[in-house]
Amino acid sequence: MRSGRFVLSLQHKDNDRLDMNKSDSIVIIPTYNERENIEKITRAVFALEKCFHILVIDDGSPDGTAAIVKGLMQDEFADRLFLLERKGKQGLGTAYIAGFKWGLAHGYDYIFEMDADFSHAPSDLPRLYSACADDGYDLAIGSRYVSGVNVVNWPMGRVLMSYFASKYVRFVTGFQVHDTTAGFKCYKRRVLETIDLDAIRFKGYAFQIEMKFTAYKCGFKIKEVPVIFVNRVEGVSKMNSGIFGEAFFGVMRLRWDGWFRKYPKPVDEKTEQTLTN
Ligand SMILES: Nc1nc2c(ncn2[C@@H]2O[C@H](COP(=O)(O)OP(=O)(O)O)[C@@H](O)[C@H]2O)c(=O)[nH]1
Ligand SMILES: [Mg+2]
Repeated sequence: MRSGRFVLSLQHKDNDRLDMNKSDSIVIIPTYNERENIEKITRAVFALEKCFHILVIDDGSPDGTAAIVKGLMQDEFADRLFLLERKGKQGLGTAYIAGFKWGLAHGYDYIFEMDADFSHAPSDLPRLYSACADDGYDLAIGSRYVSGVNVVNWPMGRVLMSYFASKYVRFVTGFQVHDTTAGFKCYKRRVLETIDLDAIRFKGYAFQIEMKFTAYKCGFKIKEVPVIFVNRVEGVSKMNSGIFGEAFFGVMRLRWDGWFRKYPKPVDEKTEQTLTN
């Protein structure tokens, strides 16, 4: 009888702990060779007052990034850190699509995109969350260019390219978002339920533009939340000229789509699920 009560109270404690680590939010972090950053960024997210879950999408990083994640899952964060491993580097866009589908299937209401390299400050996650959860926006964008240019330590060439890329996108598409290539975002689940994820074409920066443009064409409410973007201190950038070329021509393709494609209307917010895991 006594030992029965003991087991019961232990189970109770365990459930409390699991409850404490429940979340309506999943932060998707794509990684390719982020050994120096992945543990620190994971800890920084889990140190926030609000509980966020993390899904790492690793493309078979030769530097062993996935093994570090597995170690953290085993040791400390089994109930809030998750890992999707893919074979070989397949690009940011398809990594996020895989992550979006995983996030929807697991019942999360708010699905975030964030880089592993601290260019996106984990401490900005609550502001992106609040824009969607409290202020009623469907998509919140961590934006560098709401007023001026909030980029620290990027080589001038990259700052100019990124800034004018956003101007170029606005000019070609008529889409009034300042930071169109930003990859720091919070989506309400209904945005990702509405957009046909299998019809998203692009993989690099163009992917980021395409997701925002499609959300806008579907009629979702978008908020730019000002953030400061800091160049990575550790590891190396995976940006290359192919990604740039895709974005340059991809934007014209999006303009074309914008004229001729039929975009789905937002799904009813009432279909939103409340988190179960
Ligand atoms: N899974 C996956 N992650 C990627 C790939 N390319 C880049 N990343 C990750 O995407 C994020 C942004 O990439 P980064 O190289 O920092 O791009 P930059 O900030 O534009 O220089 C980082 O967390 C990278 O590790 C890829 O092909 N697959
Ligand atoms: Mg980066």
